Amino acid sequence: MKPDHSPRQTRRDFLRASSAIAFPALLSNELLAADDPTLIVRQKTPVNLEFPFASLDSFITPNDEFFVRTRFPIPKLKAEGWRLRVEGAVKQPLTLSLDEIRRLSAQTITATLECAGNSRAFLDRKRGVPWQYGAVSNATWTGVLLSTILEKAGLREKAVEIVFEGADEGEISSEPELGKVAYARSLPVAKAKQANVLLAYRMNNKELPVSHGFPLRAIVSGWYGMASVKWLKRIIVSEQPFGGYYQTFSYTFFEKKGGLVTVKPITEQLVKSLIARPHPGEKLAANVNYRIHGAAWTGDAEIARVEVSMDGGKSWQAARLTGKSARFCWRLWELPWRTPKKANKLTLMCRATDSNGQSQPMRRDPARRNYLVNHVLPVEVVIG
Ligand SMILES: Nc1nc2c(c(=O)[nH]1)N[C@H]1C(S)=C(S)[C@@H](COP(=O)(O)O)O[C@H]1N2
Ligand SMILES: [Mo]
Repeated sequence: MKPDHSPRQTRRDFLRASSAIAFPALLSNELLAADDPTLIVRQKTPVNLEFPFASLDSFITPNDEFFVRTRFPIPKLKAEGWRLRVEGAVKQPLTLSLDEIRRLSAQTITATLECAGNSRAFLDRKRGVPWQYGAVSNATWTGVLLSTILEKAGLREKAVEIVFEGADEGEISSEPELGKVAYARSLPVAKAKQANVLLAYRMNNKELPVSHGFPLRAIVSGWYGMASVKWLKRIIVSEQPFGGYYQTFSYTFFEKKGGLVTVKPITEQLVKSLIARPHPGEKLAANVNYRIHGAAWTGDAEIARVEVSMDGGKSWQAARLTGKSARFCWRLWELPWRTPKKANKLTLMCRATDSNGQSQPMRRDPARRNYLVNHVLPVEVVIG
């Protein structure tokens, strides 16, 4: 087994280096496509790029393979002249330069971000960016804890939520009369104070890339990606729950309770696992050794087990959890397997359970709209 944080595989380096030259005959085209680490374009404008999940081979996703999710044109901010404003229900409003933020005590956390719409391409309902497997990635983030900034500003007693506002803005296509709207999301004060909410200026030990929020972004560990606001411009401490478009309209689901239906903002990540290889439609040789592998993640808990089914969900086998185990991070897993002797079609599935006893559902709950896709997904493969 390859240890975590090892240098990129030779094969991957080779793929990169050789992209301009003819591929040697020993590599089949299909294998090349599956291992290709280039981001998959799901939408050009605004840009939405998917991590090629079939190429998963390391705990940390390199910066240029980390999925990119945007709604508006990417703001090109210059470190010089950029300021973070902290205002609202605070004792001392702040205006901080990047240098001032970098001088505060730095923290590094590793966290998996998953877009709340990941895997929605497999739903009947076709709406939103058609993400398949790879609107999920894992990186190490360095910055200052949000709690450090909030302590500096001093929260007033009535503060209930912290709103992050991004520098990106644009029209919402269904509401053209509204004019420009900035991307903004909020956190309750209790989550904002936790040591897993960071304002990051570095990603995997490099300067935060423009597409991932340069110069400063939030990282809200354990929550779906929409909470981790990029290109931060303003932090507003609010005495009311925030009613923003991306808080109470987009990124919401329905909850049915006591005969009523209410709209709820999406927050914590739900337990999920995906198979990297074989990928859907992959052709496998009969009667050979094959390593089924993938990743599993959840919110504020640990992955307890991953099971794999080769018969469409009738029976399940435990997979081996490999590599690093860290809170708020995906866990890699694998299952060595002997492919069947006879040519056949097979339906593989994987299912994760976390340390809170939460497991992936077999069926889709339509109240989740086109978000929170964590039900067990079938992967059909062809043998022989
Ligand atoms: N300012 C801003 N922040 C944003 C978004 C955005 O469109 N604008 N998209 C959010 C969503 S929906 C996700 S899933 C994550 C993705 O982060 P990434 O592009 O670094 O992968 O960013 C979040 N932060
Ligand atoms: Mo997202």
